Amino acid sequence: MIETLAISEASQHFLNLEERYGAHNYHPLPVVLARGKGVHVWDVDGRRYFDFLSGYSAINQGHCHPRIIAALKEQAEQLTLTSRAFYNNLLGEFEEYITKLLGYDKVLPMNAGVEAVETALKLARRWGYDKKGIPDQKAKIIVCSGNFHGRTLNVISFSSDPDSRNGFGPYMPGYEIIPYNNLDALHRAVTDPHVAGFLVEPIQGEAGVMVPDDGYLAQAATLCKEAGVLFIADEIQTGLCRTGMMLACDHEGVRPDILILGKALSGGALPVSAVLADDDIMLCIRPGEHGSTYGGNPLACKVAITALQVLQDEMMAENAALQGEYFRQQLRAIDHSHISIVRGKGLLNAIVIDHPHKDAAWELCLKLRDFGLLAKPTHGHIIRLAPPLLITRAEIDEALAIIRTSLQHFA
Ligand code: IF1
Repeated sequence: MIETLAISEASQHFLNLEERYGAHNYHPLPVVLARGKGVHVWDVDGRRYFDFLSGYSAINQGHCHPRIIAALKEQAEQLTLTSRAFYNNLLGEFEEYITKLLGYDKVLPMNAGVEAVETALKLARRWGYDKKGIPDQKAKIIVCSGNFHGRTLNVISFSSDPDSRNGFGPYMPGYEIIPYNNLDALHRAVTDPHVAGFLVEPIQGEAGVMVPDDGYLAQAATLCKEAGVLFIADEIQTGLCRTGMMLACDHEGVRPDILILGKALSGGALPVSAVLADDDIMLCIRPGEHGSTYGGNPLACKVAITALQVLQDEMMAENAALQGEYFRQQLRAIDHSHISIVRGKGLLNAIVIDHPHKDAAWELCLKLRDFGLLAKPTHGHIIRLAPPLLITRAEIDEALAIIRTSLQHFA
């Protein structure tokens, strides 16, 4: 066991409140945050940390980015929500901005990422019936083992993760799980004429930053095109500059038929998600057939336009590529017996801990916390390292020094 700092009285107060009054659906690292700015967060005792989780990649632009917060504050005093029963002066502007930026005919705005995933699945099924001629109730969607697309009952119906899925049945039919990064399996699956779509993460985040072979996405997209199956990319975590290009699909020149975004679409200010597609798909859903109370609200639209502008103006994709390459190179140069793999793309990276002690990765994260860097294990032994995309080389070096020091305490 590694010795770690005791929890302060001020922090313990907040841990107790959450223990007593909050659902126990998470097991957070014991640190209580009170402020964030850029790549840093501060706890209730004023201790500063590098944030290497970035709100699960929702905070690509950095905590409380001044332009995003200014847009939020300004719009919050004008008009926050109209519902879609009426038009407003920001939704159309957002729709024009994001569709021209990403090259699609139309966008359907939602809030949480999983709502956008559900929307994409409804669109694919409806397209399957209306355009591909799949018999009613027979549409199938192909997904990959190791997937994470959210926590609704429909989405966990096709999860291969027992923690996400077990104990919540009965499950939604119409899904087939194939191995990730396996083109033969995909080729076999899409020959079924009832298949409407293939839903895939360009890099599997929750599975532990699983990067597929070069060419996988491009060849998968070709197989889908040849089979008349929609290629649906969940870029909620990999999109918006995280992997070193605007979209992870851009690395292989793949243009998804349906593109799903979330998280950093608001830079961490409020939940904003979106589905983009061309007219032949998007117009399959007609008025009254889908929606949400907050979807496309003016506050979200103002913030999302600003969040997208910041990513481009501050060249965050380029920085993610540059700093990420250096970061992986330096991590690989750390010769530590318990780090077995370093993998990732851009600033979405992970180290795989190989240690007999099942809580080793957790304990290493506690040590990282003590030395000023916040990260958290996924699936027990994998530590995702994903800082905000504005991180500088000097800050990467500071973070590497913390990682090296923490590892020295890690027998
Ligand atoms: C949790 C991590 C998990 C996502 C992808 C859709 C969604 C997510 C590729 C749903 C959400 C979050 C959810 C959060 C932990 C985090 C996460 F990989 F990012 F770390 F779980 F896999 N598609 N990911 O990553 O978006 O509805 O949450 O806005 O649920 O524990 P959401």
